[in-house]
Amino acid sequence: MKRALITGITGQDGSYLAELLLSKGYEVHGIKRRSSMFNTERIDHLYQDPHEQNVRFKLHYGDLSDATNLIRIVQEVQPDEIYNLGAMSHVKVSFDTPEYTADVDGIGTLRLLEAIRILGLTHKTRIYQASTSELYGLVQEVPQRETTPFYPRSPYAVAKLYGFWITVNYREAYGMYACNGILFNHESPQRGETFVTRKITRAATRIALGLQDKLYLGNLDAKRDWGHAQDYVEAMWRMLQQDQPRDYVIATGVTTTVREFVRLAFREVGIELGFSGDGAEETAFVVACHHPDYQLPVGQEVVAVDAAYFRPTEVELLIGDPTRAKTELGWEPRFDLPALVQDMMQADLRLFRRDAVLREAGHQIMYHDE
Ligand code: NDP
Ligand code: GDR
Repeated sequence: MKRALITGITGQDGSYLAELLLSKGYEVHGIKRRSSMFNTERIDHLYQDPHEQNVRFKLHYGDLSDATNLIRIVQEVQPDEIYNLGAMSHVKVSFDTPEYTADVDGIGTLRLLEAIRILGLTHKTRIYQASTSELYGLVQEVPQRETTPFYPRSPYAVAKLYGFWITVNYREAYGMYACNGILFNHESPQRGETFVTRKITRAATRIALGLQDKLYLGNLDAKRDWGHAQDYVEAMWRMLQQDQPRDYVIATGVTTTVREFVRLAFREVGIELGFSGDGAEETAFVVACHHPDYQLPVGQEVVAVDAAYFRPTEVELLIGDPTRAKTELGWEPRFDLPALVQDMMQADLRLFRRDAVLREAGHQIMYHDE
């Protein structure tokens, strides 16, 4: 039985990857952070009572900022594969916490690589590093591929740049099986609530259900290559099953503006939007409602831009070329953008219908949007 260790197992990708590896018969170990509240909601359905026999899913307390803890866990687990998904992963927040982000996303990767080396596991343990399309930053070439020069535009991206190159260096210096997946944005019903897609699908469903009036967003012109996390964790696993380690771009090859994502999300609940104004003055309003359950007054303003969500330096355009992954890994995404939007909207509708019932019964419902 293969043994995998996942950092960031409580996050979006960690939860899908844990499911995938368990379905392939792996013993799965994950590192979770101590928190004042439970933070395992995304993986609670995978929990196995540690008192039972043949438990294949185990969690360890740890943190990427703590080298001795990482060494101890790697020693205990003796993993065949490590997936380093743990990170302070929010680009905008990285401008507020640049030093912490560098420590966890940059040096954290080094700590994990060093743990493998110190424990003499360089020829046993394969490692996947969660690199990112944010490395491309300011456009140098489109579509972006493995050979496109990097130009990071945030403390997050600069920290991930260190993570990328230290992974390459350990591969070359010590012959480790170490790969970077340069993943473009991927979303799902498990996506964190403060990333733009999930922020939009949560708000669009709540507005349709009459639980909220308006959604405030930042840059609507930004273009992203959005895929589904379920497809992308499959690519991570495939990267670690090859004869030779290599770095791969994982993307759909299609790019879409944030504005278009908004339009598609509201269309899922039968609401057609019109847009007016531009930049910080732009708004979106209801043009028509086609669904009998979701009726809003025509002309109601449902989206407005708030410049507080603009970033000091922005990444305007991302579009990836996944040819290497398709030819060498045999990887193909199954979800296109409409299917992704539908999956997220259906999940959020299920979630917020519960709130609608509670409100109907007199409960006070408050939402906190960032
Ligand atoms: P999430 O933000 O959903 O999850 C991040 C995970 O990292 C969480 O489990 C979080 O724990 C954990 N974490 C945060 N800080 C630390 C720390 N100091 N020590 C240990 N663990 C920590 O991210 P995603 O699942 O979306 O992304 C997974 C990885 O892939 C990240 O590294 C991200 O930067 C990268 N990436 C993501 C892309 C995307 O579009 N989703 C695209 C390209 C790269 P907790 O739950 O306690 O907060
Ligand atoms: P990103 O994702 O920065 O690409 O990083 P995010 O969803 O945060 O932003 C995408 C684009 O939307 C614009 N935007 C807004 N973003 C947020 N979060 N909130 C808003 O209100 C809003 N309005 C407009 C942003 O300016 C940006 O252009 C994600 C993370 O998962 C990273 O960890 C990962 O490495 C990259 O994707 C690939």
